[in-house]
Amino acid sequence: MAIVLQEPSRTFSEYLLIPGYSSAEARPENVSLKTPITKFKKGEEPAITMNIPLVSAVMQAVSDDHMAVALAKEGGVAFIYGSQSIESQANMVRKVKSYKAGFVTSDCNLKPDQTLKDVLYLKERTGHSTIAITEDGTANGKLMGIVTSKDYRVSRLDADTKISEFMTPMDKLVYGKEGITLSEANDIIWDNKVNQLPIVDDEMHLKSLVFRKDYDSHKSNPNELLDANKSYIVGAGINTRDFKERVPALVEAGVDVMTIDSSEGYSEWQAITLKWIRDNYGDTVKVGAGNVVDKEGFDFLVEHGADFVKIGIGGGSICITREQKGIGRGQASAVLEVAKARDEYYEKTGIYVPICSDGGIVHDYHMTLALAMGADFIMLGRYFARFDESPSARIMVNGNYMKEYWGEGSARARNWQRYDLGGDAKLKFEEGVDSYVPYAGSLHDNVKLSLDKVKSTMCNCGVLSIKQLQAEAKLTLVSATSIVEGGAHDVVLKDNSVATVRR
Ligand code: RVP
Repeated sequence: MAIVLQEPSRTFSEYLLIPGYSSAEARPENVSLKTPITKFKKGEEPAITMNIPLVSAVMQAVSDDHMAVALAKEGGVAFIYGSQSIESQANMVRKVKSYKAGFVTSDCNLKPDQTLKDVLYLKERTGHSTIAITEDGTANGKLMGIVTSKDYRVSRLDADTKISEFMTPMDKLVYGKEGITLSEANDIIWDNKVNQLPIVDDEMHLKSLVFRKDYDSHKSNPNELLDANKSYIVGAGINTRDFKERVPALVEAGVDVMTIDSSEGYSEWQAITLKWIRDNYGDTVKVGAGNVVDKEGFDFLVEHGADFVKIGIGGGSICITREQKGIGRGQASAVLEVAKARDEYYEKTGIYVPICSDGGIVHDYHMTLALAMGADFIMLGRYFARFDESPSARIMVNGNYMKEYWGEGSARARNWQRYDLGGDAKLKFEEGVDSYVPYAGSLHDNVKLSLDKVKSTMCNCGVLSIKQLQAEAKLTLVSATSIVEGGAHDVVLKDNSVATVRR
C-alpha cells in the first residue's frame, strides 16, 4: 500500500510569525545574521560561517564571478553554475579568488573601429557607461582609449560614427600602472578629477579598472566574507557525472565550498560522488548535497558525508517539475521536516549539519519564515537574477526593464546532468521555463533592504540571532481570508492609475 501523508504540503505564504516579547535590547543593530554553511562538531567552529544567510542559486542566469564578488562583499556566498565547461567554471572561481577589492575586470569592451551604435547597445544591455576600447575588443587587449557618457552627445553624433573619432585616446587618458595599491589609485582619481582609472601593464595591456564609487563602497562593506588570505569566499556547483575531473579543477582554482546540484538528491549517484570526494580529499574539501524534501533524504546524504543539505523540489519560480512529473513538496513542509531531522541528528551524534532552503522565496518575509522554520541559510535564484550583478541581459519589455531568467531544466540551459538518471546524455523534456524578471537595481541596495526587514521581524519576535529565532519562533497557519486581511483592503489606493478597491 502506498503511504499517504494526511497533512497537506504547505508553502511559506500559508504561515505567519507571531510576535514575541521584545526587550529594549531587541533592536536591528543588535541582530546578528551569522550562520554556518558547513557541518561542525558540538563545541567546535564551522569551517565557513557566513555573515548573512543568503547564497545565490547554481544557475547560468544567476551565479557567475561578478555575482560571487558582489555577494561575498555583503557576507554571503554565490555558487557558480556548473552547466559550463570545467575550464570556464574554474576560471570564474580563479577570478573571484584573485579579485583585488576595487580592481575590476572590464566587462564592457569594444574596438576603435566599432561605432556609436555599438556603444549605445552595450550600454543598454549592461547598464554600464564606461567602455574600455582595446585593440582586439577584449578585457585584456592593448588599451587604445576609454568611452564614457561624457565623450558623446547622441543628438550631435551620427550612430555610425567610429569610436576612434570620439573616444578619449591614450594621450589624453589618465591611467595607472599594474602593481599600484587601491589607495594610490584612488589618489590619482581624486587628483585628476576622473571617475575611473584604467590599470595597464608594461605592454599597455588593460588589466583592470578602478572606479571612484568602488573605493567608497569597499570601505562600507563591514560584512564582507573573506578567507585567511583576504580573498572572497566562493562556491561552485558540481554534478554526479564529471566530478572526477571537475572537483580537482575547482579545488585547484581555490573554491571554498561546493554543492552537488541536482533536482533530486536522494540517489545512489550522490552517494558515489560524496564517497569519491571523501576518499580523495577527506574533510578538507567542503561539499553540500541535495535536493531532498524529507528526513529520509537528509539522513541518507548526511550518512554519505554531505557538509550541508539542500532542501526543495519543485518550488523554484522557474520550475515546472511538479507539473511535469508530479513530484515535489511544499517548501515550508519540507523545511520543517528536514530541520527536525537535523536537530535529531545533532542530538544523537553531536554533529550539526546546516540545511539550506532552496527556491520559492517570493517576498522578503519568506526569508524570515524559512529561517524560523529551521533553515540555516537560503538559496535564491529569481531574487538575485533581478540585479545588475547577474550575468543575464537587461532588456526593455513593454516600457519596463527586465532581466532574463531561465531554469537549469529549460532547453536553453542544456543542463541535462542536473536531471540525470544515468541514461543517455539528453534532456528528454523540460523541467524549467525561460522567463523575464523585473530589473531591480543593485544587489547591495536590495540585500540591505531585505535583511533590514528580516532583522526588524526578528526584533518583533524578541530574538537577536538565527539560532534563537529557530528555537523560539512561534508560527501560525493562515486561512485564505486572513491572507486578504494582510494586504491593503477596503481602501481606494492613491498611487494606482486605475483606483483599486480590494475586499
Ligand atoms: P527561485 O529562487 O524560486 O527562482 O528558485 C531557484 C531554485 O530553483 C534553484 O536554486 C534550483 O534549486 C531550482 N531550479 C533551477 N532551475 C530549475 C528548473 O529549471 N526547474 N529549478
